[in-house]
Amino acid sequence: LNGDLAGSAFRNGRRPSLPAPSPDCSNINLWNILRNNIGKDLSKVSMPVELNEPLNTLQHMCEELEYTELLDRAADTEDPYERMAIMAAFVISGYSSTYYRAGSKPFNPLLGETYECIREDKGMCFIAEQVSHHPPISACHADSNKFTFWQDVRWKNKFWGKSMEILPIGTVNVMLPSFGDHYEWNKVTTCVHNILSGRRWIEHYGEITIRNTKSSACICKLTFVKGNYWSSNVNEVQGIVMDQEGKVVHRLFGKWHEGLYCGVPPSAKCIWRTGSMPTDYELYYGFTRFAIELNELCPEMQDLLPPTDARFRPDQRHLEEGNVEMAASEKQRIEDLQRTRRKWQEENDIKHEPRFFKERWVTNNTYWELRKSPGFINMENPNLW
Ligand code: PIF
Repeated sequence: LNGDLAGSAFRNGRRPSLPAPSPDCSNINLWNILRNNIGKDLSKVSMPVELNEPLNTLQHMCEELEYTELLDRAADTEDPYERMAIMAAFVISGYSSTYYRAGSKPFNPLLGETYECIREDKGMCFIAEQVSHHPPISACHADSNKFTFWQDVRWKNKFWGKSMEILPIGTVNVMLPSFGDHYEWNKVTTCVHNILSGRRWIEHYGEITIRNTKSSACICKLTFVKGNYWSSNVNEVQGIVMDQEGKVVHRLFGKWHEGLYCGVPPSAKCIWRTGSMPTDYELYYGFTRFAIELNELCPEMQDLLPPTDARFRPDQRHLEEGNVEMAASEKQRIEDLQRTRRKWQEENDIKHEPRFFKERWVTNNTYWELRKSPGFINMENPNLW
């Protein structure tokens, strides 16, 4: 792993809290915005910065890696059925941080914006890049000694009046070199309820199939149960691990915001449980500790990161610091710069090429090499803001 990368092990502590609480956005009339854009693709509408949280969709993909210890465990588990059950827990854990997050949306990264995250404690290096603007597509890749993780994320929005559905397109991948496994799965639909009034809340529903493309020994099916008003099955997930003949080897059940169990109650075994939330999380965008740490910019890293890294994006930083007016004017300025770049490219018949990903959004393996030598500070970089 990139353990020798400068800047990967310079501290013993990460920040325990955000610099400022989320601003009051009760003055934002979402209905006015949505009403004026009925039938329009909402990803083409510029939203007020007050709707945002100080993280972008690239950092959101990194959040799905909060529980990589599950991948480490899977990589050390001989039994393929048990390994699949742990993979299922990892897949579900990727949704857990969304529980307290219905209040805001992530920043939409600029085309070419990047994000890196080195977690020496997890033995993991993550990079992501916004590879398309319309439609918004984010690609990411994470390396560790025990696993490789990659995915690209693209959304379709459906606005239903009271709620909004986010339909993800794309495949998530994990490779475990210790067993030569390559797991693939899809994502479920996310629904934000009470988009216009009342308390907003998030639900995930649909089916996920986890396959190991390198072995047909087993398959896992997960159902994120759609709740209804009368039932207590909010956030419930049920699943089965099946062998080649379709025989059920393991039964899984739990809640995506709490944890996952394997077996039948009362003798079921807990595979995974969510961590505790930080103090006053309600005031701070509902962020977990892991989320709080994602946008931290420490001086040691300033010269190592490419200037396209989300940590340098000024509107997001202003919002994080509670400076909403500056955030709003910077968001507009930066979006205009992007429009100018796009127009110039169109006029000159230039097609945008991602910098760190190639066709169908897999890594081109250049990021960490360039970071080491010559170093981004010694290179020409896109000027996004
Ligand atoms: C701007 O993005 P916003 C628009 O894309 C705008 O069209 C573009 O101008 P251009 C600007 O450059 C962009 O900055 C709009 C849209 C973006 C996402 C994907 O940030 C994440 O202003 C969605 O936002 C996840 O947002 C939602 O898409 C999770 O960021 C809840 O469609 C949406 C989201 C709908 C918001 C609902 C509010 C829920 C709280 O001229 O280049 O086209």
